[in-house]
Amino acid sequence: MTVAYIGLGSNLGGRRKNILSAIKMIGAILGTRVTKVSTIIETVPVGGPPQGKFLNAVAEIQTNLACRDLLTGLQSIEGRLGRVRGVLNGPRSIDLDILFFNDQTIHEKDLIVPHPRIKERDFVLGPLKEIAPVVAAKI
Ligand code: PH2
Ligand code: MG
Ligand code: MG
Repeated sequence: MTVAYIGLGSNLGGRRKNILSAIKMIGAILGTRVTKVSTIIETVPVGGPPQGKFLNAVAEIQTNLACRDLLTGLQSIEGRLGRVRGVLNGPRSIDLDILFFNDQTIHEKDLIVPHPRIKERDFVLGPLKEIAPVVAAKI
């Protein structure tokens, strides 16, 4: 069993609904349980083109999936919530990022864990500190 942390972000459509639906859908992935959810905060966009404010949150989950299978599950949830891949760091209905997967380090083209940009992103660090201060201190 793995404890993992997922970063959630939305700045398109019903932002709060998108985040809450994603959390429900993550809990419905076979072999995965949501154990903690941070406060949902509004944040100014970092990088990318001019775009609307985000809602961000972090969830703690327990899963029996391999990290790659979790990524596939999260990408399928993103698709079901209307995510369309466009401009880099551009507006999105939902973004689901694996921040930590136990203490594993993974360096693959499309899967880098721990997430490489946590340190410079207060919209991730803040909610992570709230639910897992010990994990956030590892950054
Ligand atoms: N996600 C990004 C880029 N910039 N800014 C905020 N405030 N929140 C995000 O979730 C976010 C961002 C790329 O994933
Ligand atoms: Mg992201
Ligand atoms: Mg992403």
